[in-house]
Amino acid sequence: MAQMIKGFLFDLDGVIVDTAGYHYKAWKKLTNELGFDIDEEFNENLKGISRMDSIAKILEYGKVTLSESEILALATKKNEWYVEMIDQMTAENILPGIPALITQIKALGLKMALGSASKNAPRILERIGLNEAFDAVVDGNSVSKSKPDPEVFVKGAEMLNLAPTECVVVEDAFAGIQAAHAAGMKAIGIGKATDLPNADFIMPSFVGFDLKSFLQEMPAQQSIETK
Ligand code: B16
Ligand code: MG
Repeated sequence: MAQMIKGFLFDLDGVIVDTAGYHYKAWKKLTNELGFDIDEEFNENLKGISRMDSIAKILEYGKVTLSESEILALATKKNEWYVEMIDQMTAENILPGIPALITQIKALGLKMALGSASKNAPRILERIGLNEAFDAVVDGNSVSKSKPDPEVFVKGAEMLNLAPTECVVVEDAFAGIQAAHAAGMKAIGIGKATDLPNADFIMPSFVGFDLKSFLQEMPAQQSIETK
């Protein structure tokens, strides 16, 4: 039976807005204070995973051992720097192609949910004026397991009242695409094929993206109908 795609599940950082760059800046500043450094290649491992999982990876990389309360204090400090950056954001920071994609999703009568690991997601949506745009929001405040666990996308599909096979995930992180697959969903990777070899579809951005054609051209085993 033909499977209809009825909903999009969007990651936030690196897909809707480029806060991935802000996370990197703040983590880099923290590691420099601790006496070591991270580069963009290492930073790929941090994309999509929770704040506490990120700091655990960073400290392991820098071979730094600290108590739980010291780790929490460092994560809080990083978050304060990060929040300073996101508080400067406006609708201008929405990544190119995203507003047009949202318009197309709504015009085709599809649903959309946010599936982000970030506890700051509501604050970011408010800043960029997209707090009313999503039919459902699942973020770091409502999930207990970090990507690559599928929880965030499973919950998103449930909140949209859709089956996993009726959803497409949009992600910029390897761990996020793993999460989509574990949830039984196809994933569009935004970025480079070398960073996201596990993506079902890959594109640098949504600039010029035609949703109707994309849905029609998806593989035959998942043939799509739009309203
Ligand atoms: P916060 P996403 C993720 O958001 C980021 O990619 C990841 O780098 C970050 O550590 C995580 O959110 C937690 O963010 O510190 O704001 O709670 O890509 O899943 O939208
Ligand atoms: Mg992301």
